[in-house]
Amino acid sequence: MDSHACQQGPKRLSNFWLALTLLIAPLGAQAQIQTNAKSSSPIIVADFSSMTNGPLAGTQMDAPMSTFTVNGQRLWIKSEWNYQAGGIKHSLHQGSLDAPYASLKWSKTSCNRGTNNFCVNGPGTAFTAFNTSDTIDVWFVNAYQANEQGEILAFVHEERVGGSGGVAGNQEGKTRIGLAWSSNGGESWTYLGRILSAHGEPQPHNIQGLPYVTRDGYIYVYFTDTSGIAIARAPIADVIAEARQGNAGAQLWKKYYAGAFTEPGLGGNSSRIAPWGITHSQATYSTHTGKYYMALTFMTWGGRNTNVDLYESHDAINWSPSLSIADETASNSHPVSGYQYCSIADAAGRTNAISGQHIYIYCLKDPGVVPRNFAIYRWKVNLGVSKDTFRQSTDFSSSQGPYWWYQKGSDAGIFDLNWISSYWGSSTDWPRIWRDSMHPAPVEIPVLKWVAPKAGTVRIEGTLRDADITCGDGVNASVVHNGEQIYSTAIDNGDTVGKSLNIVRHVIPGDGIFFMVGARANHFCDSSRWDPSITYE
Ligand SMILES: [Ca+2]
Ligand SMILES: [Ca+2]
Repeated sequence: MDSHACQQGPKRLSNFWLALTLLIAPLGAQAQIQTNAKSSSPIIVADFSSMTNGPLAGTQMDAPMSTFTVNGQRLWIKSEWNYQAGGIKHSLHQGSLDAPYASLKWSKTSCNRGTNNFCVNGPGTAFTAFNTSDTIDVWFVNAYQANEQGEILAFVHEERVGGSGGVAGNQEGKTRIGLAWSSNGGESWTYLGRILSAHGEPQPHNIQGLPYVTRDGYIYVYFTDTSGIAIARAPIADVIAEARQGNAGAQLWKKYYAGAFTEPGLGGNSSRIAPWGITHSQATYSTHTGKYYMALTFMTWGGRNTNVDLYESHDAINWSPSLSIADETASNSHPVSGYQYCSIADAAGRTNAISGQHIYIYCLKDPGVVPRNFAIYRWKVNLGVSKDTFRQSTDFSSSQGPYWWYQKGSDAGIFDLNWISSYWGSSTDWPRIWRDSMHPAPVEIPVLKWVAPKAGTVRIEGTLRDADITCGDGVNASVVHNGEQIYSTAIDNGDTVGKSLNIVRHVIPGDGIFFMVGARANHFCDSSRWDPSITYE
């Protein structure tokens, strides 16, 4: 966003927040509330330090996380690119839905190396048995648990040649989807073989993958074929029976083509389906809505926006847009960054791509950026009718109230901003409040106010980030509930990962929650992404 050449000295912010806090008084509001499905604002559930701790130093998550449970413990299998030493590592963590990186159980390379750098059997690696002779590397991309006692079927993305194996100068090469099997709760894995490849096996082609859902005894998977995003399916019970025998059962998998599942999974033809985006993601079926949901992403390649889009389907075949989870301009991000590797989990803890009314969507924010700073963002999505989720960007309006108020504050008091074509601003030009961001002035700061329509317990979420990343000295931010400061933070210039707010408060009708961004020493280049949400629990 714009910088502004105004000459004002630094503000004594600590006193300023206090003074402003005391000025804030709640307003009453009683009006209609929203009835659409909604997403919360994102929070960070794994930060850079936790994701690169210990043996994960020098790595970056390189595929969606996959979660399953064994004897009541929630586990997460992940694949990381070792950008310091080269190659792919894998890690198994135990952790809750709120903290997937809580406890590292192991971190291992894929396999031992034979002729031409191809994988051969372990021991000491993630895959202790390999059934193919020409695989360079694999990535865990999804998991289906056969039971709670530790029989896990994993879908793996496979690349036969490529820089992924530490071999310079190659693209993705021939990529396929394979299966892996663990009978000991994910401690070790047997690579069973391939089940899917693109039509005609072109090279290079990235098959990506692999969201799955279950329907009528089949497991449906989605991947990127030469035609676009395509579907294949196989009977679950037969797949598990083959896996227990050490077989991939490739013959069980049929691609959807011209209205029927008739084409072979390996190299067969396919019909593209409507959604568009990166299929390094996951999907789920909601028992609450009776619909299937799939997340797809895009990065800031070529200067386009970075997106996380949720699609929905009644039959797991025909899909349509459901909800925009994130849509952010490239100028707010570093080049070749944004969102990728999205996982979906039921907020109540169910596994195997089955969900209720609420799901969590986890995505890696800012892969591929040097200097590296990334984190896992998580959104909570209410798939059903929601009267209880408020989010600044979704609710943004050219009218003041009744829930969101767009104001400015200083020692002189708090006043409404004016609507100026596409944002809220002031006769003194700054401060401003846009749909998903704010910009302070040296003295006046933007005050985004939410007024509670009813009593209840609310969760306040959001992540403050720099939106003008090439200049400035960063910003401070504060959240106040009525007269009490409940959160404060600061971010440096260029921090596109930011700091998260995740606070639970009790409110009564008319309570005010105030979100404010201050300039630090100066307000140059201080446009800041902040899109807080408030959800009744
Ligand atoms: Ca900045
Ligand atoms: Ca500043």
